[in-house]
Amino acid sequence: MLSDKMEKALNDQVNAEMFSAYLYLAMVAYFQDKNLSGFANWMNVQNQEETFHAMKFFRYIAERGGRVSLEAIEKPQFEWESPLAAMEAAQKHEAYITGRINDLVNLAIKEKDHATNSFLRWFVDEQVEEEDSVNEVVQKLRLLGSHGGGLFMMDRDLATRVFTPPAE
Ligand code: OFO
Repeated sequence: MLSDKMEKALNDQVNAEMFSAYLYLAMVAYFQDKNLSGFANWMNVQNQEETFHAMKFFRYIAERGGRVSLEAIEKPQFEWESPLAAMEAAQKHEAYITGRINDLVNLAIKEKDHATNSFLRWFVDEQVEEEDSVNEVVQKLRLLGSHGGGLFMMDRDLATRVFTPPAE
């Protein structure tokens, strides 16, 4: 059985993951508008991953006898200054989510909830990958600077990313 505090914190994380999906979907629209379909594809894979994360929390709450309570999802940003600015915003957001996951782990330890602590391990590892993949894109974009041809090549590269549901 989840403690009330743990149940509330896990429910808040369902919302945070859904917001992540929504934010990245807003970035899909931004990149589509800039005719950067490869970047849009990359972000759409992010969006699918976030929905997967939300549903993983969703299922876990029910498995532990809790009740999922869905809240309104905040409106995401609409516009970014440049593709680099959008990717930097995604990078910053992932660092924020990592902080939230760490807080959840701390709470699970405090509540002596070993099952939730074990469940969260998957997310601790996942956040390392999440931060790494967005960092790579940001680094490459910074190297390109204002080189338009490079951006086009990178767009082709990002078009190849596909969503593979992570192993549970
Ligand atoms: Fe769910 O990891 Fe990104 O936000």
